[in-house]
Amino acid sequence: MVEEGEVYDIEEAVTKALKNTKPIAIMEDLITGLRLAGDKFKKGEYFVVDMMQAAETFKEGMKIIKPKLGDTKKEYVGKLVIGTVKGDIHDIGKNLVVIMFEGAGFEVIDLGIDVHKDKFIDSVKKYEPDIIGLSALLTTTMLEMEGIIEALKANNLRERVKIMIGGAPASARFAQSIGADSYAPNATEAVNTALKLLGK
Ligand code: B1M
Repeated sequence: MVEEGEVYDIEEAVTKALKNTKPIAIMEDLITGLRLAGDKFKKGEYFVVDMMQAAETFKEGMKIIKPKLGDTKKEYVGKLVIGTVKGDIHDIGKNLVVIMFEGAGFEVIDLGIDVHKDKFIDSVKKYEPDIIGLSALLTTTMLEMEGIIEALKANNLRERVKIMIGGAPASARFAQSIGADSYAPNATEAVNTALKLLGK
């Protein structure tokens, strides 16, 4: 349904599915739908408007699932500042990361999309997070991540925070090459990695 962008029918379909399927499994299905839409875009079978429709359908589906995922809330474990880097407006994956961190007991400050490096710098001073999370979905915008790390160093803030990166074009190798502390391929792994980074 996400792949086809059936935004008007998704609420009913998800509500029905919740009767006998775990929310996390439905979420995985919605993610698969988005990936399939992306594949079609890559092959030239979909236009941007089709991807937008798929993204909208995903978001509508997640609105119903999100409260069900929140049932597992735990004790406070740390503070995360997260954002999608400058030039990039993809936020679906980042929002999933936020949901999982909140569910694991993190306080999350979400800076949103298209976040300039100065905003990340200011957020370290203002919120004193344990971790900064950087998300990017484009091969072009992932290069912003290095600039953010350099800016943290220039402001003598690098040692104050751990840096985690993610998003489809990123990798562990890329994380290492730019001096990030870690990379996670998905939202669940991101939480596990964060806990390890904090020694928990
Ligand atoms: Co965009 N787009 N898009 N798009 N889009 C991709 C990324 C693309 C791969 C599609 C394709 O060609 N197959 C391609 C990038 C190519 C490249 O750079 N190599 C692309 C393109 C080209 C573009 C535009 C340039 C298209 C255009 O205008 N010509 C444009 C760019 C806009 C911009 O950012 N400046 C654009 C626009 C859009 C929409 C607005 C239509 C929409 C975004 C809506 C939104 O996010 N609000 C959109 C969408 C939906 C996609 C695809 C189809 C789906 C992305 C997604 O949400 N995936 C995508 C194709 C694809 O990824 N296969 C595509 C599902 C999501 C759950 O996965 O985001 O990977 P993901 O997040 C995962 C992990 O990566 C990880 O955990 C998440 C959950 O498990 N993760 C982290 C993410 N952040 C993390 C941070 C962490 C840790 C883990 O720590 C901090």
